[in-house]
Amino acid sequence: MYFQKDIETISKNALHLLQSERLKKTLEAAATTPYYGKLFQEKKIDISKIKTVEHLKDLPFTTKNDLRLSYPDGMVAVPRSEIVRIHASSGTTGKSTVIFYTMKDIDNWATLVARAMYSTGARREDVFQNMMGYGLFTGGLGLHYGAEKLGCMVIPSSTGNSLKQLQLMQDFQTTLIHITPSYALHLVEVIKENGINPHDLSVKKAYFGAEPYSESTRKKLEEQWGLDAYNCYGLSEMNGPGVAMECINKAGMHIAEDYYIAEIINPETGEPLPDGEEGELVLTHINREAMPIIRYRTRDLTRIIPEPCSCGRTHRRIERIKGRTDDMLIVGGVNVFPSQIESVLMTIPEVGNNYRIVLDREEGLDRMHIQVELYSKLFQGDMKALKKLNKEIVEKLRALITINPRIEFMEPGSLPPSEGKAKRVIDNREI
Ligand code: DLL
Repeated sequence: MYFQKDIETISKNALHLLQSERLKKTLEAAATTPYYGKLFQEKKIDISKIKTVEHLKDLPFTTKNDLRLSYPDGMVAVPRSEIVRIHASSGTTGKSTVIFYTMKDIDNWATLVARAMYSTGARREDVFQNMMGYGLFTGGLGLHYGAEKLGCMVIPSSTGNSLKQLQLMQDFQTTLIHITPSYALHLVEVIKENGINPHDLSVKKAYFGAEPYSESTRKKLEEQWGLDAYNCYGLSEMNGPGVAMECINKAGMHIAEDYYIAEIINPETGEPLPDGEEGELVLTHINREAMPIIRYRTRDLTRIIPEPCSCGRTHRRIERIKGRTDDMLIVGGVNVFPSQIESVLMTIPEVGNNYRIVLDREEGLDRMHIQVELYSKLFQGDMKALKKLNKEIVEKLRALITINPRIEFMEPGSLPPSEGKAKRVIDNREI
């Protein structure tokens, strides 16, 4: 049984007290790190004055860029010998955002995942096939440890290799899967193509996360697979999956409020917004040893659902993520910023000034296609030179963003000129 009744049904006052206590400890730990130590000094922040959750708004935000600037370990609060694992945000290389964990952090994370899985009805009898990437990405190992803690039999099958995934599902009678919604759309087609009715499989539940998707995609996937799907949210900076997860009611995701303080802010002004109003989610991790992160701007748009949930858990819920306040794209589960693509294109002398990133979904799989204007001299060049150039661009992009885009060369002036803010991304994927 993984129901932590005392914590999960905690009263508002007791939670406030717990969060305030943990916030104080977190700030003390943060002050010992090079990044926050310097920041608090420069901004003349006296952390002894931050006594309760309400004072949090007096502290500055932390952004992904701050994490990059403090690479590799400017935000680490424990000696290196205490660190047992790192993860990193997907899709970026070099100065990406790296997250550190102590043994206790890993154990706490597993507990919060086990508890969230239990709230969806998962039990130790379940066979859990984890089709999220294992590695630096948090999706695989994050739920893996939680599922083991709950006592499930875990199949760490990771992503891809669809026929093998199907075979594992059949041979081991998988009951529960963890998968990105886009891969689930593809895999269900592969299953049907192999003459199998997905409803005849033993899979009864799924956790979908790591990328945005709509309620209608959930319904469609539930019907096609014949299962109940639960939304699972998280981000590497805050451990990974499990920050917020739907319970059996499938009506918004309970934030693990003993681990995180959630705020919703106006993304333009940074001002906190009341429960119920839509804005950007800001999270403070208040139960982590290795890497305290304060007021992290997730860039994810959502709102807090003020009404209590009939499951009895008192931790507040957030609605499905509506979008982002920045231009980060999630392509096949990999986070990509258009600026990363631009940085590659602009190092290639033959490439002109205009380009466009087009995203489509074919047979459930995300495809990226980049239209690139070339300088006129080269456009008349021979096919061999163009092919070589195409290969060079694809290889450079793959090295940086781990995605294999298709490149289409265009005549100079053929892409619509930008009027004001350039529209560089055409997203045709229906989510
Ligand atoms: O995607 C962690 C994760 C793994 C969550 C598996 C759920 C399941 P990152 O690679 O750091 O971490 O990407 C985090 O992905 O800020 C959101 O924009 C997006 N995202 C994650 N879960 C959801 C979701 C993992 N359920 C970024 N709905 C976040 C919408 C999501 N977007």
